[in-house]
Amino acid sequence: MKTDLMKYFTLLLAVVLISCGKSETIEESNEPGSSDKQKNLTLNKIDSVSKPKNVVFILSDDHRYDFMGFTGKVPFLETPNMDRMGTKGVHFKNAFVTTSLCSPSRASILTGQFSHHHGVVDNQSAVADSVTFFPQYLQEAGYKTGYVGKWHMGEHHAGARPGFDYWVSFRGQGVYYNPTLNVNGTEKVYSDSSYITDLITEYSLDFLKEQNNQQPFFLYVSHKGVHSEFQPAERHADEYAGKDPQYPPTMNPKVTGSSDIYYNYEDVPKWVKEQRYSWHGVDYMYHGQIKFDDFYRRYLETLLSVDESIGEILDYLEEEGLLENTIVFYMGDNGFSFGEHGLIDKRHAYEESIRVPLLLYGAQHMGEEGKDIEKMVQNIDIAPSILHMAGLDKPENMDGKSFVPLLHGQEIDWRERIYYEYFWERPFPQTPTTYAVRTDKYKYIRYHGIWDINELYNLEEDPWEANNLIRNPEYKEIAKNLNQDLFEWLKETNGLHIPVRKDYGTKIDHKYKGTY
Ligand SMILES: [Ca+2]
Repeated sequence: MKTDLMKYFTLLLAVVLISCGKSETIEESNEPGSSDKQKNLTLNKIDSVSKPKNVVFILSDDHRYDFMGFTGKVPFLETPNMDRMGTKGVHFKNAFVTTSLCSPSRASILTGQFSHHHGVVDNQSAVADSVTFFPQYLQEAGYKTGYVGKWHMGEHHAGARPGFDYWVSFRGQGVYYNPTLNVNGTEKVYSDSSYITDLITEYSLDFLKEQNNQQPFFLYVSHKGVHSEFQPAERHADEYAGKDPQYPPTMNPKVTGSSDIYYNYEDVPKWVKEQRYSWHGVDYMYHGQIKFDDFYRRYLETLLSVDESIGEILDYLEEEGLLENTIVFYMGDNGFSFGEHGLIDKRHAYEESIRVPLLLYGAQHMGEEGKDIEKMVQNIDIAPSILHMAGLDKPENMDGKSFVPLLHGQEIDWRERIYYEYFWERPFPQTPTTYAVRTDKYKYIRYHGIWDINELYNLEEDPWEANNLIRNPEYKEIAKNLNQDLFEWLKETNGLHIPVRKDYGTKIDHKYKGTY
C-alpha cells in the first residue's frame, strides 16, 4: 500500500505542477471587463440587520454536490458533519458555479463577479489589482478577518492578499503532506508528515480562539482537499478498500446492466467522445496511470478529513457559545465527474461539474431546522449574501445577489436561469470554450470555436443528460430561445469577448505531444 501511495503521490505531484503552469505564472491586469478601479470600501447599511453576524466560510476543492452521506448517493460514504449541516441547517439543493475551475470560481466567490468580469479565466492568471474581494468591505465595516488555506489565484507567492488580518496560506495548489505555509508573513516548513487538512483546521481554530462576541469576525477556510491528487489522511487510508464504485449509466457508449435509460450516443459531441481517451477520460485517465476504482475510493477517503475539519469548527463554535451569532457555510469550488459521459474532472457544463454542495449552519438565524432551498443559487451570490449577513448592501459591481431573504422564506424576485462559461486553456486542450444556460427544466450548452454539435437537455425527464435534443424538431424553439437568452446575458454583462492569455505551461496531450 505504501509503495502504491508513493507512486501515486509522485505521479500526481507532477500533474499538479504541470496543471498549474508553476514555472510560468501569468500575471496580467486590467483585462477588458475586469477593471473596477473604484476602491471605496464603505457600503450602505441594511437597516433590518440589527447585529452583524459572524461568518465562517468553509470551502473545499472539487467536492461534487452529491457525494455526502445524507444525500445517499454513495451508500457507504459517511460524512457526519456535512450531514449535521445538511439536515439541521440549510441545504441549497441547487447550487452552481459560473465557471467550473478552481481559480475562476474562487475569484467569483471572493468578488461576486462572473469570470469574464473579474478576469481570472484560468488556473494561471493572477488577480488584477483593480479587483476588490468582499472581505475588504467587512474589514472596513469593523470585522476581524482571517484566511486559512488554498488561495490559487496567481502562483508567485503565498503572502497575504487584501482583506485579511490573519493569513495562513501556500503557493498554488500546495501539497497534501509536509507543506510550506506562509503564517502571517513567516514561512513555516513542515517535515513531520503533517497533513494539510489538519493544519488548516488547527490554524482556523487558532483564529477562532482569538475571537469573542465583542467584535464581529469572518473566517475563510479554504481546503486543498479534495483536489485531484487525492491523498487521504493516514488515518483514513484504505478506509473504503474493497468498496465498489457506482458506474453512471453514461460511462460507456452502450448502456449496460440494470439501467434502462436511453443513451443517444449519436448526438454526443465529438469532443466528448474524443475526451474519453484522454487525460480526463475514463478510457485513458491520467494516461493510463490510475485506475478508476482506486481514484474513486481515494477521493472519498480524502473527503473524510474535510468532514472532520467541519466538525471540529462546529464543535468549537457551539462549545464557546459563539454559534449564537455565527453562520457557518460549507461549499465546494466546483464539481467533479466520476464517469458521467465517459469523463472525469470538471470544466464542462454537465451537472456533475457545475453543481456544488452548499450548506449553512447556525439555523437559529434562518428559520426552522433542516430547511431545503430549491431555488438556483451560484458562487457569485456568496459575497452579496455574506455582506448582507454583516448588514451591508452589496456594491454595484457585483453580479450576484444576496440569498438571505430566501433563508427567511421571503418571496422575492429571484433568477429563473443560471449562466455558465468556461474558457479553453492550453494545459488541458480536450475541453473547448463552453457557454451554457440552465433553467429548472432545460439546459442549453453551446461550444465555441469548434465544429461540433451543441446540446439541449430536458433535465426533468433526463437527469443524466443522456438524450441530446438539439436535433429534435419539437425542441427547436426552446433551443433558439435559450441561445438568444445566452447571448443577451453575455451582451448585458460585457461578456462578448474571449479572453486570450499568453501561451504557457505544458499541454497534457498525448496526441500532439511535444508540439507547439
Ligand atoms: Ca477546484
